[in-house]
Amino acid sequence: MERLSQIAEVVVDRDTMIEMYHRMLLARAFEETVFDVYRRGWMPGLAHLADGQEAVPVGVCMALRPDDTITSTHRGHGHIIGKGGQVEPMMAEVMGKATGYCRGKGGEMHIADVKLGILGANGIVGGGIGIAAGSAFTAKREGKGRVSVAFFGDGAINQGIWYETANMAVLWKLPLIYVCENNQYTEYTNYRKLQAGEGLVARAEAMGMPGLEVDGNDVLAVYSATLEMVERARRGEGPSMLVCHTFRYGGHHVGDPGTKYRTKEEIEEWKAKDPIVRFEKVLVERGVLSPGDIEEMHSKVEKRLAAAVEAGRNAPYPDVSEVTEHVYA
Ligand SMILES: Cc1ncc(C[n+]2csc(CCOP(=O)(O)OP(=O)(O)O)c2C)c(N)n1
Ligand SMILES: [Mg+2]
Repeated sequence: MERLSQIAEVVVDRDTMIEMYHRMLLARAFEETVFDVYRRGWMPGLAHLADGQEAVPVGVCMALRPDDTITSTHRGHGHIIGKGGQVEPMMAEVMGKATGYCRGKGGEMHIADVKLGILGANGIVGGGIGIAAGSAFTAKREGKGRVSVAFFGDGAINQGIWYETANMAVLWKLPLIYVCENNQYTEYTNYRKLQAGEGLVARAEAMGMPGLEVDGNDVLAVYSATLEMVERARRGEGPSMLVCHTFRYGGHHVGDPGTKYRTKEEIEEWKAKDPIVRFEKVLVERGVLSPGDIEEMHSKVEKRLAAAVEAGRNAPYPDVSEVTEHVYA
């Protein structure tokens, strides 16, 4: 079995590092703001937040071209921001407003922007994997070197669709990168109780594709590993799988405190490995940003999110006359 080299960190230019950091800050602030919006009763339904996991979507998406595609999950806000989505129409969508990405008809779990290559978040666990495989098939037929990324969780890998697509993707050498966000839990159960076998890299290899595990709280490690997989896919060498170990700080959704099935110590242990704080240290050490620059960026992002909430609150709901438009049923 071909093995991918263990992550040699690539040299990343200053502007790319700053953009990575900016997107991670936006992703964190978006989740914190949505939690607040939920508690105030300004949005319908629930939200699945991913604060703590920001290095994965940002590290992966920053290694992509604008015309590459991604599919997301029920915990997908970071994927959208990572791929260049804007927080204003995202927030409006969360609130069900007509100015949202899907005119308020998708809600927080179904945000899409095909122009940015974001083929949709998905409430069906594993649902995005099939769509990503289809997109990879299209990309291969087009022959322009585009790749497709499927984000999914540690729970979703146990769904049949992963095996069905992996089989085809390997046989047809599809430019597909499987990105497993192992946030340690599938709803309220630790992934170790749900996964048979010797781990996910072994599963990928059993299907005939290379796999690699990385520290999912290290954005540069995620970025470097993704670049290697993307280049391989663009060369026509087929799919691969990246397994990123990370952690969600909150519960499964906003209604779950996340403390009944996880210990305080476990949560604190992961918070000590916070992906944003760690990246800030790197940025300061390498002279990319000063502590003052960091403070300024935090404050700009906070102001932008506050304005997005205000705009969302003031935006209209979609008119009842368009209830049958933009929907399948
Ligand atoms: C097909 C399907 N089965 C079950 C559910 C209910 N459900 C929603 S999220 C979830 C757990 C998913 O865990 P994981 O893939 O690890 O993603 P995470 O929530 O940790 O991001 C389940 C079982 C669903 N939405 N879709
Ligand atoms: Mg999980």
